[in-house]
Amino acid sequence: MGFTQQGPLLDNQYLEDRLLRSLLRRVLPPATLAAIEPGLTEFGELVADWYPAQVAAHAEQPVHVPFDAWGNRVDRVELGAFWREAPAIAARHGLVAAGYERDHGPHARLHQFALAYLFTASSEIYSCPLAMTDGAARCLLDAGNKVLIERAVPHLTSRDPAQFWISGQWMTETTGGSDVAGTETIARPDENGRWRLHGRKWFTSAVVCDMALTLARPEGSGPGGDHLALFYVEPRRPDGRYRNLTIDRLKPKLGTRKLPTAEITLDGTPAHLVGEARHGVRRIAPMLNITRLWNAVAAVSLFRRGLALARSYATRRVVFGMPLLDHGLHQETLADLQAELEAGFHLTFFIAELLGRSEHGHIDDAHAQLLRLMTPAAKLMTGKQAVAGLSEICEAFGGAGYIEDTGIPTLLRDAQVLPIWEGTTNVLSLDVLRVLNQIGSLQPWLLALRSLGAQITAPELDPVSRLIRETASRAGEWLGQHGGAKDAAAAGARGLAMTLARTLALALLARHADWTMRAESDPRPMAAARRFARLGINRLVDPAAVEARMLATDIYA
Ligand code: MFK
Repeated sequence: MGFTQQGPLLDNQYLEDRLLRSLLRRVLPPATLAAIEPGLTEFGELVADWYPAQVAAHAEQPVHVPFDAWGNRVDRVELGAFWREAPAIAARHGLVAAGYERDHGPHARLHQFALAYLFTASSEIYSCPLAMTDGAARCLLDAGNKVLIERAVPHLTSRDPAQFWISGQWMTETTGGSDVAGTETIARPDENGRWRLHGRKWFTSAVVCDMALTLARPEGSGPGGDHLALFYVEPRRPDGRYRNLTIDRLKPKLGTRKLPTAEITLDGTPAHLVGEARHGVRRIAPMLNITRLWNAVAAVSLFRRGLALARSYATRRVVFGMPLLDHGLHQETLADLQAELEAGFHLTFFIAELLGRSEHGHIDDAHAQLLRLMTPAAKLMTGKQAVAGLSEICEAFGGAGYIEDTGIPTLLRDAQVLPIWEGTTNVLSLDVLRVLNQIGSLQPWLLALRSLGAQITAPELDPVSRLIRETASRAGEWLGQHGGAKDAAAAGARGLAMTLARTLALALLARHADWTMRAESDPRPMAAARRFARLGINRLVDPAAVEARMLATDIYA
């Protein structure tokens, strides 16, 4: 037998995570950190232990069993081994609950998303139903429907596996995933006055759930999104059979293959109105903001996992006479990825921090606006980073990165959904524009940059600070020039949103770098900040309608 290559190794995923650990040391009061660190350490060990079995089971997929042996419609979904265990794991470790517990006050969300970040890359994307569960709890609480809050929220936020519920979020129909206003599902009251839903939902990522939030048009209501209403559904009877709902098929997807995404038909499914019989999009929006943050957390989680594996591999792989990691060119490649990851990480966890502060009433108006503005921006930036980063990471393994049973292709395939679901990059860019129009200026973003700038004092970071100031001023000019012209602003929205995200991410990373230099004598975040600045933060484009139309259509007339 000739040479065989050693594969990459994973150690405790909390203990080896410099970014997460130093962020928590900076942000959390020492007593809070001391209280949560043993749990994070234990969880970091568990997620590393699960991963090899998940890679070994890479080809496993859920199976839809429509009928039993006697021809009865059963619509059973047979899940893989980890997915069967996952609800109990999620409950026990408080993956949703931790965000709602009061012990750590406004830091509850940081604690929860630290767990979610450790979990996602070893979860076979079970973080998707958890994101929706979290979003449903937030949405019900915000809607203030006492009956539904009492019925569902204690389950959604339970740490007891016997009590824990999973929620779906059924929005997408064949008419569109982005343009939800075209929803065709009709809600009709039955003879007892109970709402029943009739329609087809096209991307139901949690069909194996205890409840779901969904949109439907009360019969007789007008067209458009404002005439949709938000409904609460408990789709299954206690014996597990569906209530007037059939699973048409599970989708064959590029990635997230352990996740049983279904096409379903609602044929009189009983439902409850969450609020009034309209304003459904407005009502479900709190759920979207939560799942978008989970999405950003998932992006940095998968990206970090890929990088941890690539780094480990590069120490074990010898090429041209020395370990891959000792080659300057490979170091350049990994260093760029690390810089991107650190920026995305700090932006994501800043949003988690703001969310926790907002839910505990520790937030001023400017930061509340910043939270709303930067949630879609963080999602869109990190989703793109994860795809580009994991594509590069496949390459860092050479041919092995293209082979399924290394587990590396799964990371890339799973990451590819992150810029798509929960709002594509373009839809989220328009959401950023929507918020800017509501606020009327870049003020909350500028204030945040100013406040972070005041904390960046190390002279080595002067070029970084200068770049942030210059880019902030360019973004202001861009908005002044194009903001008033609806079409131009929309055409340039992606560039604007990406610029807002990358600039704030750099400022957050630089602020952290300043702290780690002073408090921990650790120069690595500073190196990451300087490198991220060199990779560029200004993504503004001059919308050139005529040229774009000509190239997009490829018609010259
Ligand atoms: C681990 C990863 C975790 C991820 C799990 C994901 C699994 C789930 C899979 C899915 O379900 S994917 C489907 C997700 N679908 C989307 O994300 C929808 C994408 N489309 C949009 O985001 C559109 O912007 C949206 C449908 C929300 C709005 O389009 P419209 O119909 O043009 O609505 P409009 O009139 O602009 O807004 C209606 C109201 O909602 C307005 O408020 P008012 O009624 O008071 O004027 C908006 O301000 C408000 N709104 C919209 N987005 C909001 C929001 N409010 C707060 N936050 C937001 N994000």
